[in-house]
Amino acid sequence: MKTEIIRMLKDCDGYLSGQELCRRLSVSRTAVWKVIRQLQEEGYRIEAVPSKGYRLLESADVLTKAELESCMMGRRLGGNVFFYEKTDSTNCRARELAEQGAAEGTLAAAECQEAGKGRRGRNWSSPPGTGIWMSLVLRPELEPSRASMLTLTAALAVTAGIRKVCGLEPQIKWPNDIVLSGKKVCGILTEMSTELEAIRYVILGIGINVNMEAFPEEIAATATSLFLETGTRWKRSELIAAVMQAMEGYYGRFLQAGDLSGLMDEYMAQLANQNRQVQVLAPAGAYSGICRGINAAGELLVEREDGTVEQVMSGEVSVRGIYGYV
Ligand code: BTX
Repeated sequence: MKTEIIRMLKDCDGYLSGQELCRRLSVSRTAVWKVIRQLQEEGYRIEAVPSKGYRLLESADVLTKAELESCMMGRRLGGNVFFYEKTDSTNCRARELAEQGAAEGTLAAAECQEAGKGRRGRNWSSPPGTGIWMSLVLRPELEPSRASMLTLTAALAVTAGIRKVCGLEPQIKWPNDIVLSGKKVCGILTEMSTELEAIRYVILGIGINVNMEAFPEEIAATATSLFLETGTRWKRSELIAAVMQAMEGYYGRFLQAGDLSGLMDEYMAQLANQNRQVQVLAPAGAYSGICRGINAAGELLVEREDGTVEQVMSGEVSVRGIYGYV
């Protein structure tokens, strides 16, 4: 009922009478009033005028299961939400859900992660009240070797969501970071479970820095937030819905092609370091070259001084621009 009330208030321009709410939901006025009180306590600014009814003055940056559901009702990806006030990592929660049979598109999101994970055992700073920490369960019918391409697909969805909601033009630092002003605003961690030669499920973990005013010292030089870039506080639920909507489109196109051939051009148009010098830190040694985009498998193409083009696979290397983090 909470989800429906949020949705009705959002859809209504003026006042929504208590009577109308009761009629549509087939519940008593007291039941409606109780939910309105709860919503006000959660941070929604709802005006209640005796002869007119209820009006949502502005929807604050509230992140709850009901708020997320009200934004994503009917979506294939993100339509089924599990929300945690505090958890170790949403990737762990999503993995648990997937093991229990959760359908494709199930989303685990948290207000705060106490052990947010980056790649290769690194940490992801995930304080409460400021960021998007979420993990999507996918069940693509693909060979496991193709799963890493989903990271690039998700990067496109995140840039599209940020563009739509905030009007910014983020860039992608191959393969899994989204950057603004040369600093990291989002990271993506893809994990999977396989059986024989098939994917059982993929967990797509997405962390977006939304309303942080500052960062811990160790990442302050390389991290940014949408608030720091714009001076505006953004509604995380709207951004999550925009990313899920974009992901539906990109994921569909990716599955249809079986690779990134249909998405490469769009990806490369946003690629930080395109046609610039980069350093590849591979286990066998570091080398530098010019970044020449990606191929349909999502590998980074790096042209070495002698003209040969290396196809760099994600997972085993780090790529740096020569001027710092990006
Ligand atoms: P990564 O290994 O590319 O980046 C991790 C590195 O980024 C850290 O070592 C640190 O230097 C820096 N860093 C840590 N926290 C932040 C932050 N909030 N903003 C900017 N830089 C930071 C990137 O890994 C993948 C991150 C995925 C995070 C999501 S959140 C939801 C899901 N659950 C989970 O545990 N992880 C994913």
